[in-house]
Amino acid sequence: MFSDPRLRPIGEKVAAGQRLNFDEGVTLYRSSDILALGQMANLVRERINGNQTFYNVNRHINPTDVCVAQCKLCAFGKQVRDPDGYTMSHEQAWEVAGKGYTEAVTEFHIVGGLHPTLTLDWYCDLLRGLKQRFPAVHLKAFTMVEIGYFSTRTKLSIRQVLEKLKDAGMDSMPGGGAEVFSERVRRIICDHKIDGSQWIDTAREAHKLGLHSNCTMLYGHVESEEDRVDHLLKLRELQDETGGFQTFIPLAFHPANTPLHHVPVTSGFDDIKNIAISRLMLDNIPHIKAYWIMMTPRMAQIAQRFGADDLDGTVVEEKIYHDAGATTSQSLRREELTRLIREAGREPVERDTLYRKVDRSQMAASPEAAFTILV
Ligand code: V47
Repeated sequence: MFSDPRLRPIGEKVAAGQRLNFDEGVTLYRSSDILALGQMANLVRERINGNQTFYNVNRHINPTDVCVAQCKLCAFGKQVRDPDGYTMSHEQAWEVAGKGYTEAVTEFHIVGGLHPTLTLDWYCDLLRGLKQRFPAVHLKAFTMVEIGYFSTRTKLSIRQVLEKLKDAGMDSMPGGGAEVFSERVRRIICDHKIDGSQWIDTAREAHKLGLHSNCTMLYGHVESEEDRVDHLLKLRELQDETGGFQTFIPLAFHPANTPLHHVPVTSGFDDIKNIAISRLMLDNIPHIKAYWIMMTPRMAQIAQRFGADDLDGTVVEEKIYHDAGATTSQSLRREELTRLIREAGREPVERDTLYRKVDRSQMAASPEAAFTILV
């Protein structure tokens, strides 16, 4: 089964359910035996999630693209005085939220730039207004980076900021902003952002408050294979401590329209390897997401046989990847997502943000009862 003999002892550990170490992670990245990687990752994937592939019906809302950070990795953030920048009013954000509601959205995914003048109260009011208008919709809001910035601006502790946002309706947090924790890499791609240990500390505080979050790794820029493994192990360590991560999402760097536009785009091979290796290294994180916007629906479909058990959602309107040259559509309907899953021989399961099954059986009879969460 293994054409790369270095993978044999790793395969034995995986079969025995043993944890892989740093050197083994690097060996996995150095191997081009993609079928062996996939076979091992698929074993773990099916052990944890059986034949199910999850998806959700969600909508992204990016209230502002104005950002003081100006990270080299990003094509989304605009300088304060950039005439192309935008900041929604509360009313505009609530209206945007309502535009996705026809598909009975269960989640709003809310992230934005680090805006220099919007106050924490403004964000709390944004969430309160959403909860008031869409009480059944889960608010997955703000990256650890945004929380760090709110804390700096308000001089409140991370915990106090999280408590205020939770009180205003924040239900959980997305996984963005982690990039790669290596200091060397962060100095190049995102030198004004919180550092790796601050990202981890913020996630720890959120988990301690009972907020679940996701986690990510941005790969395919200036990081080494060692940097990738180090990043995965830091996430695994925090997960051992808190159990608060639900999903890991490997994010391929899209260089177009960024100051790093000379960096080549990632290959399909590397995208699939990152899915498989993250499934193998992160033995304590229940889900691995093949984010179709980033991978393309074609590759996300294949990823379901290489370790991934989640395709993310309908999304409706996406800016961060499309500003950076993504050529995928901005939206997939529920039927398209389920077809991608069925064709891969998997069982589609609509989930809410917390991976509880969503029951749509009453939807046709009574549109106002669009979904029920099965606990
Ligand atoms: O934090 C920014 C990355 C992230 C680029 O938690 C870029 O369910 C590639 O985190 N090329 C935002 N990547 C997206 C994100 C996410 C997406 C879907 C689901 C979830 C979840 C989280 O995108 C940023 C950054 O790491 N990013 N610019 C770029 N040019």
